[in-house]
Amino acid sequence: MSIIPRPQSVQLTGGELLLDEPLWFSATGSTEGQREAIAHHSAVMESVLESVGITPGTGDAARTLTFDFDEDAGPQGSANPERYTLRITSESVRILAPEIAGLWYGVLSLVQLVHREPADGVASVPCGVVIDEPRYPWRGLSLDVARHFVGPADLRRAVDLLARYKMNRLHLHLTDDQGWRLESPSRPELTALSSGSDCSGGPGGYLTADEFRDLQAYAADRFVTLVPEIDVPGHVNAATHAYGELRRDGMATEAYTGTEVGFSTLEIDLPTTEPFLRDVFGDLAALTDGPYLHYGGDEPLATDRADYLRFIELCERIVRGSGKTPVAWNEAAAGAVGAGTLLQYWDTRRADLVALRRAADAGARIIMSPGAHTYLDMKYTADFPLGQDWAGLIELRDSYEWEPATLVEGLEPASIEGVEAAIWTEFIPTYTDVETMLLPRLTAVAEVAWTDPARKDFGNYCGRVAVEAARWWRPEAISYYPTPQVEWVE
Ligand code: TNX
Repeated sequence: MSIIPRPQSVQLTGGELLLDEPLWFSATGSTEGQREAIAHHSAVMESVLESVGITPGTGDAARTLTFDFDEDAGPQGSANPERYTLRITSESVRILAPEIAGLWYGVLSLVQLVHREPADGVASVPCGVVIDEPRYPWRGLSLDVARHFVGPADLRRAVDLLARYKMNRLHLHLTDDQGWRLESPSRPELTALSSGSDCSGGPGGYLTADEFRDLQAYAADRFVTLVPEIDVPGHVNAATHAYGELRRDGMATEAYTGTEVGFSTLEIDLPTTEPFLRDVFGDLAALTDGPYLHYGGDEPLATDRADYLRFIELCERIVRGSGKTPVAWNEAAAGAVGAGTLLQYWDTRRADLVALRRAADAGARIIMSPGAHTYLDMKYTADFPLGQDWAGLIELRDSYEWEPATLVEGLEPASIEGVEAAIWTEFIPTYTDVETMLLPRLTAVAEVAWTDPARKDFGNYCGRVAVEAARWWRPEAISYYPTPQVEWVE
């Protein structure tokens, strides 16, 4: 059975379920909440099933598809809220899970099992049992829409891609020196003045508040939570271009279309600074349904050290005050981050590991985004036309073979919340290029985040990637890099 990420247990029982007619669909919930969850999510689940030729009908039919809420689903004794069991016989499919998310993951596994005979085109699914649960609750992708903007249609494609590999966080890097990409209703100048260009001298763009809300709902229907980031106190030229009052000299900065980092900063002592942060994070909190707001905090090269620490304290206060859980890049560990703040480890060369461990011991949760393995803007090969290479070249094997729990020596494995890939777009101008950089490596990171390390095996994984890649051609072609590490099938 070829499923990515690899499930905890897969057992083939022989035979197959033919998909030559609709399955009689039923889903039951014993509580009000379960019935609401089914009512809300079944349309998306059915459309995902239909996209591979599984038609759930309601009438009398020889074969059935059943969703059941069941505490006993998943690995024996597990309390993982995302666990599920998928049972396929020649007459029926049953998906069992304690919560709606597990039913969704069962559907996704089923979808990947559909096999289409090239000769007669009749689809089928092998009979068997999948018992599964994720290793980590946080399985994400960070996408930089500030350096090069991509619009709602491409962002929905990104959500679909994440969801397919059971990933559940889309972190949007919405602001940087080159542009402010989300309407902030109380500060309309930000997008009016600072969204009209990008790193290639292109037209830029931004998401309106309504577009953000629509994307958020689309993502939530697919069990993906948006994690929006406004990056401060560095990476703020788009803000200082819109508001000269954020600068000591009162002069708005020029729009920036280059690829340097670390030259811009907010000023903690200016009376305009805290109101600005309150407005933009207040607006962001009001727009965001999910529990997380990311305040950046990376590469504060132009910020005085003592001021930087005051910024961390202020951002923590503002984000928590808005009712959200703060997320920040690993540099913020030097400051007074509270218990429960999520710190995103990325800078494998220069990170202050003492500060990171101390923060984790004090209750911070760690998201592993090590540059050398998960920065999918790194080139595959030295002469690859897209991306950059400061964290090294990342071939497929490099994004697969690493272990989150032992990567940072002395970091308590229990403090790790999960894994997140990142793609920065300075040298990745279009969404097609983004896909080329994501695939196949994103599927490797998804397997690191989901699969028990004892079940990981690069050769086995490559075989599944080859099967999966055949589906990247339809219904709409998805771009990928045909790495020589995989034996692709025709
Ligand atoms: C470092 S990763 C950055 C980004 C760049 C990226 C390019 C991080 C938190 N900051 O500003 O886009 O490198 O790979």
